[in-house]
Amino acid sequence: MTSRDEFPADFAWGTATASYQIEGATCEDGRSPSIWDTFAATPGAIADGTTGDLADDHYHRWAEDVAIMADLGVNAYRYSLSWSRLLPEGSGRVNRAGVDFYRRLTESLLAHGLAPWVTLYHWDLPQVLEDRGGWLERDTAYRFADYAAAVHDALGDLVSSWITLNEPWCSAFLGYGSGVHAPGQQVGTRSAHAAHHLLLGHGLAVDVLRAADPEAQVGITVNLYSVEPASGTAADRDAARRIDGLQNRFFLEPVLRGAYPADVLEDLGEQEWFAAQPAADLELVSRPLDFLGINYYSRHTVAAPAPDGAGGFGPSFPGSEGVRAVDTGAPRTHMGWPVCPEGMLDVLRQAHTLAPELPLCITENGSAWPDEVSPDGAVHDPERTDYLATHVAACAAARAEGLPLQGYFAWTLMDNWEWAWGQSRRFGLVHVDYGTQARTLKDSGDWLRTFLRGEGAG
Ligand code: PNW
Repeated sequence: MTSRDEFPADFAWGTATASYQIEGATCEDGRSPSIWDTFAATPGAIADGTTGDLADDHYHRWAEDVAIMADLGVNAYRYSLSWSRLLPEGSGRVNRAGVDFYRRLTESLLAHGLAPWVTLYHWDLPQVLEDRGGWLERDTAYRFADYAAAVHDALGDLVSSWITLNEPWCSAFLGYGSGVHAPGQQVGTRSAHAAHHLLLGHGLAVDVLRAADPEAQVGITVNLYSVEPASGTAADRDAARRIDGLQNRFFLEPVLRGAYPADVLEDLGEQEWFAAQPAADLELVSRPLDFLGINYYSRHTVAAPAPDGAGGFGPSFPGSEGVRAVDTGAPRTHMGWPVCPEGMLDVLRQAHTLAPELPLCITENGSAWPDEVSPDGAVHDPERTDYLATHVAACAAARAEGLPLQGYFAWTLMDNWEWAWGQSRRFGLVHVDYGTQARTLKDSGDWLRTFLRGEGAG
């Protein structure tokens, strides 16, 4: 049984959310559309046909949501800002109403003893910038840097922890590769160019934030998977190399070491384009950071394709051809993602090996289950509670072996609009009834509250 005492007093314990998933109010107070408004309105794009127009109505209910977090006993909150709410034209003019909203929210967090961890970009690019080519265009990286400067002007006196990007892998490969995320493009291996422009934007934003505040704590969040070959055969080990390369190393190595992994560029057949980029780009991409944010959900067990070509790789993306996902029999969440707490240690070790001095933080970890409110009015979610408890135990194990883990943010505070799955997947510690917007703490949320109070939850 893990106890809070195993962690230092300044360990960040929080929940995480993202603007488009919770705010709603997409047409209010001068916000312009983002690529997710456009994508969600595209027939067939979202599993249940919903959009983020209302979501959790957090734009109006933020005070209640802050009170819920204060009651949970967390000391930090990770949330993202809507670029198109703050800069409706993508760059230039700042929308005062957007600034006011985030200032009210942030001041309330501080008043409740919750440290704000602000993510600048959690996937909702202003549509006006997508219309000019989005992340396939280098110019978008510079627009992102302008946005970072505007955000610092607006909130820099209240916020000291910044995350530039959330999961550039998803933005690039799901947004422009498989097309299952906004903007829903399928440009093949050119989606790797989007990844480079995202990372360039990250580096430019790091410089902007540091120039504005030398004390700022700046990081980036990547989504890492533990990757294991299904067997020791050379073919299966090569499949694991490819997936680890595309999923993990393609982001870790440029950011932490200043170079893209050559084998991945070769797998993608993109060596020439990358070689043609300005050499100074990688200096920006690898700017020193104060922490690395890691989102960890699951493990990929992979093999070379069966002789009959059967099986594919989940949400396939460029470079994943020739790899097959293998079912190990591990329990799976409502997303179909295998539950594997040990995998969290694998990804922490992998990052630590590349950057031994760098503090690490789990900026998302959680699981979806088909919850229901029971007749007693409670939401009993034993699977989520177990997932949470075993992953918090993995954090304790990570610290015990000396890994510099400094925080854990549960995904997510409350059920919300789960991207391509709409409202059909629930990750929250708090249940949301989308008809009434009633919030109900789930058993898993109660587990966290008890754990944080040091009352030794099991
Ligand atoms: C992350 N995949 O998304 C995001 O940061 C969250 O906004 C999201 O709600 C959460 O994880 C749960 O999905 C991902 O298909 C979405 O590999 C999809 C994938 C990975 C991460």
